[in-house]
Amino acid sequence: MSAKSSPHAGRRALITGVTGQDGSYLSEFLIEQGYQVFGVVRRSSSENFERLEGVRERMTLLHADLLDQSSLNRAMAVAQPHEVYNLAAQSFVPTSWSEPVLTAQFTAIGVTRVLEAVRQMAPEARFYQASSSEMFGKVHETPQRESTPFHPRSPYGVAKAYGHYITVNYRESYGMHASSGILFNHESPRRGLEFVTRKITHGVARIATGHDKVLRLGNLDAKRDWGFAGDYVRAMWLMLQQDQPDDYVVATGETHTVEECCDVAFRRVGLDWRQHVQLDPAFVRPAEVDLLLGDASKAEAKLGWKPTVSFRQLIEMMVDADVAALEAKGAHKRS
Ligand code: NAP
Ligand code: F7E
Repeated sequence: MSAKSSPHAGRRALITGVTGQDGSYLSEFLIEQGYQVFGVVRRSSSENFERLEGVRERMTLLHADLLDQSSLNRAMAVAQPHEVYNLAAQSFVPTSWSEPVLTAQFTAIGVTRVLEAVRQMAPEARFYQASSSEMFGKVHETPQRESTPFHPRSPYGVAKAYGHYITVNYRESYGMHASSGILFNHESPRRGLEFVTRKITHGVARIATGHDKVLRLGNLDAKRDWGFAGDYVRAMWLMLQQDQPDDYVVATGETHTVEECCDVAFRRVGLDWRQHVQLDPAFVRPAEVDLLLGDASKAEAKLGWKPTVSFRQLIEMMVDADVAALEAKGAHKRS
């Protein structure tokens, strides 16, 4: 279907955090659906639009910062969106210990600023908040579902719990169509290099192409429910197509250790992870989230959402992309 003949043609969506992993997949998805997409970017001394390659020319970028209320109000007034996706955050858990106040400003209070901008400038807009399985932290039950109590283990998890509850509160206080997706870890070849899956797949590619010999990691026993980011942005959109706003867990229902991730990734290039991985206490966290495993049965029943990419397919896709990128770089250098 061409974007023009789509039932969503003429609808406007505003995305904060558009330069991030999820922002790039969501903009591609919404543009394909026929939406006019407005991406919020913050000022930076050099552009970082790599993930938007291919869609950059088909969307409108607006400058605003989650730390600055007036800039958000202006962006909302210009875009007049039907749907707002709040994906911007300081999203790296270890940084939340070294920069706890900044993390709270972006990841917690920033949500209130975006909600206020919506309430004041585009009150009919539907709102999506990027909540996180990190809110479950030291888990009270397994698998984790919408009703599982929160017990966050990092300043990031605490900030996300605030963002989650302020979203619920604006729904209840002002009748806003505000939904919260409690998303478990989701990855892709566009994942930031510091997150463990990408650190592993990029490290494997560097070792396989002779750039490195060793990969230093922290806790190999941590278990995560890892899915593919391309699947997860579809769930965000589905939440905003429902008559009623609500909260949904989005997960695969499978959990794997960091060690298993190493095993799959190194095997993909014919290597044994034991020969290359070294444990480094610098990557061990002050408080760990040992086990995450999500129950997405509500999302499946109400949204008709299901993941399409398995853990093995995901990690192999990421290794292949990292190897191909390094080989292309090498070929470019030689030519
Ligand atoms: P990401 O790649 O780290 O992207 C974060 C985005 O937020 C970037 O575009 C960043 O812009 C922007 N940002 C940060 N601070 C900002 C500020 N003060 N003002 C405006 N923009 C700001 O994150 P992601 O993996 O795509 O995740 C998207 C959202 O989902 C985040 O809120 C994250 O916490 C949440 N989440 C992620 C996962 C996951 O597994 N990926 C799971 C659950 C929830 P710059 O490019 O300028 O830095
Ligand atoms: O760590 C362990 C680490 O940094 C996963 C964010 O998107 O998902 C993400 O948060 C696990 C942890 O993601 C290294 O201790 C071992 O147990 O990839 P990660 P995260 O902390 O789970 C949630 C849902 C979000 O919302 C967040 O925004 O891997 N681990 N060794 C390591 N982790 C890293 N980063 N680096 C290591 O060397």
